[in-house]
Formats: sequence, structure tokens, C-alpha cells
Amino acid sequence: MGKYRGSSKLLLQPKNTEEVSQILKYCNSRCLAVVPQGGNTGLVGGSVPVFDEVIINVGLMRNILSFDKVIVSGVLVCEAGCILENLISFLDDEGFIMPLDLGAKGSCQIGGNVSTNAGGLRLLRYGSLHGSVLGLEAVLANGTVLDMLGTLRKDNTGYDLKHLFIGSEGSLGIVTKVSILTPPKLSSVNIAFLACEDYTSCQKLLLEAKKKLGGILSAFEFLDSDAMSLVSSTTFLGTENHGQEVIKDKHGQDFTSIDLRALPLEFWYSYASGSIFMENLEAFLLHSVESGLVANGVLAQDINQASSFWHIREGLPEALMKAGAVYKYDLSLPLEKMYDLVEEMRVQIGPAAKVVAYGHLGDGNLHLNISAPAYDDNILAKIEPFVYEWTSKNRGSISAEHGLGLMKAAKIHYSKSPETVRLMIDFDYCVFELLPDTSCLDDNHSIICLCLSA
Ligand code: 2HG
Ligand code: ZN
Repeated sequence: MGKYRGSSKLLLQPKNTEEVSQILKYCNSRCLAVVPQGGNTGLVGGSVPVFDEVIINVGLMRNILSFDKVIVSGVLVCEAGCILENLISFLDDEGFIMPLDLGAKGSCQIGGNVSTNAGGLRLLRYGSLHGSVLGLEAVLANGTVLDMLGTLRKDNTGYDLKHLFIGSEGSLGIVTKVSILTPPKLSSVNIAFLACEDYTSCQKLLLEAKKKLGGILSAFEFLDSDAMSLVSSTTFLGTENHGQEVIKDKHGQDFTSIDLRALPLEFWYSYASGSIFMENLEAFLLHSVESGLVANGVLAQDINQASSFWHIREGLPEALMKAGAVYKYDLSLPLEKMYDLVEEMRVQIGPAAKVVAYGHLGDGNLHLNISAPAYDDNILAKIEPFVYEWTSKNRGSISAEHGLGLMKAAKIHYSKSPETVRLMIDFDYCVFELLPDTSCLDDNHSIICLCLSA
């Protein structure tokens, strides 16, 4: 993104948990600040050493430790540095799927995914990592290794501390191993790319899809017409106007020619009953067109077309980066209000920048992107605090799935009450063994604490 610059002089790549522990123990004893790093695909500056922190990169810890497919348990245990895409392919060969899928899968690592509680494209169907992560191992700042690497579905023995590490962005420790429940692969998948005239129709379509397709719906994404034009006008897919080509309907009509919101919808169903689901799906699509909810659309005819639809959606962050400077906001909002923010932001910003909206509609997660030729304080002043205040007023979250990172750590109060933030800070100090004796709360310790949370 070019927004956060690192200035570390030292990158350490431990090969196992013991080495992570020794590094942290040493750094802690010398009051050296550290920043944990995975695939470095984050969008909020969480893994960037903005001061002079020692980088602890877990990329060499990439072993799959076990996969239990007996009695269809599907529990995968692996090290934190495993690249998500490698885990997806490994599971594919075993007849299972990863409950998590992201555009950044080629580089992001499972430890980073867990530490940031990444959401992605399949959350609608498989839920968040708080549901699918069964256990983890983490190393605290003083080097203590916490073995919470259970593989059980049920375990009510006291506090379930692993949940505190899921989404804590390294502020409590470094995740070194993960055990995750993976569902069996269903043999058929299809994707429709649909166009609606307005946001209200998108919302209604989502409700209809949930009602009529329920269990087979695995993703319900959305991109607006500005996002669509961006995809069409960039060459990021390697082919000029490739975006336009793959989304022509069967009459050859170009999706980008009318003002609309486009929705890739993905469906997974089992082969044995595939034809029933296919009939349901076709009936649903036909009804959506006849009732006017859908203005135009294409159902992928083969796996290549299906993946090119996903390519459009997943290629948006890269297309935005190529277009210049980008201000990124990852928000959870009540569905009925979500697009109001986009429209109000357009009025607020005027012609100085483009407001591009997309996201995981099925999860109420908006990716609001403001694209400008270059970073400019005048533009930023129009966006912030407006975007945070708006989100807070509507009881949304200023960080749906990307984490707070450096970008939003100080903005947490827009989404959490002062008492909640206080408890988080107390808890953080407690884990760092700084409480109850606050006399040891010197500057150096607080630096370690702050840097880990970045
Ligand atoms: C996505 O859903 C990612 O594509 C990135 O979460 C979102 O670029 C963004 O704002
Ligand atoms: Zn996303």
C-alpha cells in the first residue's frame, strides 16, 4: 500500500516454537520491542515495524503436523507459518476444505489469519475462526509457551483462553501452532454473477437467497458500479478489459453498461443431490429476474468461468493499489444502512477522490475504499473522523475483519466502551506480568506492550 514504512534493522526467522520462545525471552529481558509478522498481507499496518522493532517472522514454521480424517473429524494441526493456499490445496487432495478463504491466500499465513481473526469469503457458511479454531499454541512476551492446542469439539474446563488470542493481533503473544476444524468438500460448486439496479434490491436478494437456498449458499459478495468500472478499466488481470469480457451475459450484454451493483454468489452442494440443488438454484435465479430483483446475470458454465468471477472480486484490492493512493476502511454495519455511508461519503468527498465499495454483504461487512491520485491530508480530513463517527453512531464496528493494527489502535473507542477498553488494557498488562505491581510499569515495558499490539 505504501502507507506504512518499516525501519527495522533485524528480522529473525525462528524454525520452531522453542526458538520463538528464546527470542521473546531475550528481547523481553533486554526491553527490546518486537513485531510479529506472518505473510505481511495486512491492510492496517499491524505487521510493519514502524519504529525499530525486531521482526519475528514465522514464515519458516510451515509444517503440517497432522490431519485427522478418520470418522470425518477433519482436524488439521499445523504451524503458524503455513500459507493459506497451501493448506487449501492440501485439504483439497484429502477431500476437505479450509473454512477460510481470502483473496490474499497465496501469501497470507494461518498464524496471521488467526491472530487477526480474518473473515474472508466463506464466513457466511462456515462462521468465524472463533468457531473453527479448536486450539492453538502461543508464546507470551516473556517466552512462556502456552499449549492450548486441543483438537476437541467440546472442552469446558475453565476459561477458553484461545479465544483471546484469536483477533488479538499479537498483542498478547505470538501464535505458533493452530488446530482447525475443516469441513468435508462437497463435490459441486457453482457461482452466479448477478446485477441489481440498486442497493435495496441487493439486500432483498440476500434475504431471498438465505431463505430459498439456505445451506447451499457459501458466499454472497458485493461490488458497486465504481468497483466494477475500476475492474473493467485496469489491466491488473493481465488482459486488457478482461473484467468486461467475463461478465457479459449470454446475450453478450455488458454488465458495466448500466448503473448497478454486482454480486458474486457462490453455492456448494453435494454431487449426489446436485441436480435437486441445481434445480432450486435455477428456479431461484429465474424468480429473482422475473420479480425484478435481478437486472442481469450469468451462472458460471464451467469451473474456468467460476474462477474468473472470483478473480474479479478478489482482484479489487490489487486494482485499487494500482490506481494510486487508497484509504481503506473495513466496517461492519447494519445491512439496511450500509450503502447510505457510501453515498454520504461521495457527497462529503466530492470530485477529489473516488469512493469504491465492495465487501461481504452476507456478513454485513463493507470495504469502503477511497481512491485518490496521491495521499493528501485534505482528503483524509474529509474522511476521518466522519467515517468513524458515522459507524459509531450506527453501532457498527470500525474493524470488521482486518484488525485495528497501527491504523486504528487509537480509534478503538468508536466501537468499544471505555470500560471495555480499560479491561482490555488491564488484561494486556496482566498477561505481560505487569500487574498488580505497577511499579515495574516503566517506559520500556510499555513500549514492548504497544509494539506487540501494532
Ligand atoms: C477483501 O475482502 C479483503 O477483498 C480486502 O478483505 C478488502 O481491499 C479491501 O478493502
Ligand atoms: Zn474482505
